[in-house]
Amino acid sequence: MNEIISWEKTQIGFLGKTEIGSFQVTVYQTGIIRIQASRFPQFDTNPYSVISSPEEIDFDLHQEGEFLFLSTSKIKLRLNLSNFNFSFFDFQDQLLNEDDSFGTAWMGTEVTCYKKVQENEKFIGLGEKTGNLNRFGKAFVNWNTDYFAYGVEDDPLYMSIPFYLGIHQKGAYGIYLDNTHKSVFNFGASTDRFISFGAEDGDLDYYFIHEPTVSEIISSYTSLTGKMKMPPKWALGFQQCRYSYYPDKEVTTLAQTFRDKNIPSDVIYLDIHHMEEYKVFTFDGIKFPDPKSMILHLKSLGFRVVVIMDPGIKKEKGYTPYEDGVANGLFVKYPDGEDYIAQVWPGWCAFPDFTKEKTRKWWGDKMKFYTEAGVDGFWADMNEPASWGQFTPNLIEFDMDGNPASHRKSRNIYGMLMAKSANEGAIQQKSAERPFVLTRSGFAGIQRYAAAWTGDNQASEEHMLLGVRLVNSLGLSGVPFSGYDVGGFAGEASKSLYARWMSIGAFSPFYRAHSMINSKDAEPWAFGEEVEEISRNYIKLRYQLLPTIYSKFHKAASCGLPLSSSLAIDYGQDEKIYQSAFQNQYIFCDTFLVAPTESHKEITKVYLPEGSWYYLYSDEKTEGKQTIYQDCPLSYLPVYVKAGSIFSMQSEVLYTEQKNDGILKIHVYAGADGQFEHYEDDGFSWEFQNGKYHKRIIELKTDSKALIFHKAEGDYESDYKKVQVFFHGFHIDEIKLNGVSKTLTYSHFSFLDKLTEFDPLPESEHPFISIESLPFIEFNYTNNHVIISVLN
Ligand code: NBV
Repeated sequence: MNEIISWEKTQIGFLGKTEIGSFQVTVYQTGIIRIQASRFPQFDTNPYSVISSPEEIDFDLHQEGEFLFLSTSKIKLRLNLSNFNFSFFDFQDQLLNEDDSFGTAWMGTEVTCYKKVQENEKFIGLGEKTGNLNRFGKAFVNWNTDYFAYGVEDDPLYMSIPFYLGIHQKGAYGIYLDNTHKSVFNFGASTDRFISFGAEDGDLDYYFIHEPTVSEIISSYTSLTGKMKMPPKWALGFQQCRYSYYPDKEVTTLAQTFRDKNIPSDVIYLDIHHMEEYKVFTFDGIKFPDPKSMILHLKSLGFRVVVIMDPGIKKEKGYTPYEDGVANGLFVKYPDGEDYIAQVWPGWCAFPDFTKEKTRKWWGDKMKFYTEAGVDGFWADMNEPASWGQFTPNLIEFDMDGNPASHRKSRNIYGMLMAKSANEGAIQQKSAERPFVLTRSGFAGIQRYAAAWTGDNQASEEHMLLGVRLVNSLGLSGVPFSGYDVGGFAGEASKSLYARWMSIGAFSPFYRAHSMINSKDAEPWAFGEEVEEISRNYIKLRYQLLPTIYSKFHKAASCGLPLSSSLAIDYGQDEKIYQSAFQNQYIFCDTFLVAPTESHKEITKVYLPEGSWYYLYSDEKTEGKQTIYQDCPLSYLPVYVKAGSIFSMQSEVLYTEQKNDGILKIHVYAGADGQFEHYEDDGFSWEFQNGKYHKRIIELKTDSKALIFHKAEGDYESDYKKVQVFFHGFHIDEIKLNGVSKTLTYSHFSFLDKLTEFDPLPESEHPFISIESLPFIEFNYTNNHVIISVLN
């Protein structure tokens, strides 16, 4: 029992004492209530994840018998004063979530909150976690772990985000546990009584979030933990990595091959072999004698270079970063003040204490070494932190910005603070440009500093599908910019696996192929002509879709919602979407329903939720809320466009900064109302924050049979001189542009090129799918309001 002994109202909620310690309830926003419970009079802090403060909000608080009621316009909370049990209701008194009678309980330092399961409740989110979309029946641990070639059910992995959502018939809610200690979320593993979440130490400190929709709950979660910043456009292009490309000649040949083979790409990575004896902030003088010239040459071909940075600093006399760190007390220490030393790639290493402002700044200064050589992006690896033995002693100490704490509290936040340091360092070195940082480890809020990738996956069909689920789950947890190693890091992909993975990757926010040392070549041309053509087709499609992808990145940066959206976001009440056959399906950029399918399948089952859907390649229309059987030859990944969708495309380009032909292609799909916000800016600077952007809403109104280009906003001159509007699924008799009749042109159209007929492959093995006769009109692009009336 944990009875409440006393309580008092505060300006932002109420607080009091229980038999065990103290508690505090804070009205954070109308839809967010924070619950804190501690064994001590003072509350524990985590200054790193939640970056917003409570808003001033009117709320009602009153006692009725043994219950205390607090209500805002969105949430009603009931606290049982006799046992410290909370229940949460929506404003119509529908029960959303309630404690099991165990409520909040401690066992030693370990705190756990027990919750009842509502009828047919689904649990989603929790960031980078393996397993099913619906997490019910499984328990998960948050403890950032370097896990080479993890299995598809293994846990924990590299990144922890203790945020999940519950969805049931009466509504949805989110719970974010703000505690960096090792935590456990048990969604009903080995018990039929409750689900629970808790941490090995520290307070029970959680935010209960309720909004009418799942997307608003996610957006609200990012109002606490922050939003992704707009990345440079080049980071949205295709990226090629390998552990490792060297020497310099191999890197330049790689870049040239992409260009010779007409395969669009933007980024080449330098993995750990770029360094001398794996020492960060060095180049290997033999493998890379003149990195500056090499990078200059790559830039002339339109490539950007990203370098890996591992935290471990080699313990070596005369190595400046090590000597700097020792002299200035920048490393993680044992309690007696001695530097903590463990083995990683360079041998025995010290570890920069990224939980210290001084260290973060120092690291950022050091990054000058790379930016001076022309490097544009940074890849933070091994930042769990990893070391040989994989068992960091718990007694080592971290500064935690002036509130020293042991490894138990600091580990989960370490990787995120390295990413923060890299992000701020990149900005410091090139203040006029948006930074690009990729990280393996992180915690809640990581989206503010870096894109994430899902570490050392394996080249298997299961991993290809798991990667999609991991990215979708990261998206549910506030991280829109993430991806997986396309082709698989460990092991060798088969031809078909590689081709299918490249196709799915084209519909992933972060699109990078990567593979392990000593594995066979794994570039798009390494698997024969057919795979090369399929890969080229999908990479080209990605580049043609960049106007849409860029616009949606802009949207994600402002609302915190994912680019790869699990169907649970918009169709969470539909039981079907949780079934194992369909749980990997997702909506990319609010437009494309992607059904990731194993590469060896010739036909697959796809579930189309509510609405009408067009098969991307042929425009064949199917009504939703049904399962269909879809042919899925290797060259065609099942993708559907929802009726009412509007998206934009451009001509083929070889890299994101290459000039297109100046024609913006707008695709509109009949059957429902729709809206698209087209967004442009210079793609690399911060000038968009000073109004240098070009933005306009394009709207499809079925009632008035009109497609409206609303007046453009912003000071950036659009990259386009002309517009072509393609009408999918419309039966058009007459079309008018601002009241004036226009002639429609009909053309044969395909989103993908026809594959070459390689002898002896029969044509039936790689069909060509296209749209016979697609109507479009062309007109000059202006910033003014344009109304296109479609009469039928
Ligand atoms: O730096 C080498 C690799 C890297 O390629 C990979 O992407 C990381 O996840 N790194 C791990 C260290 C060793 C992997 C066996």
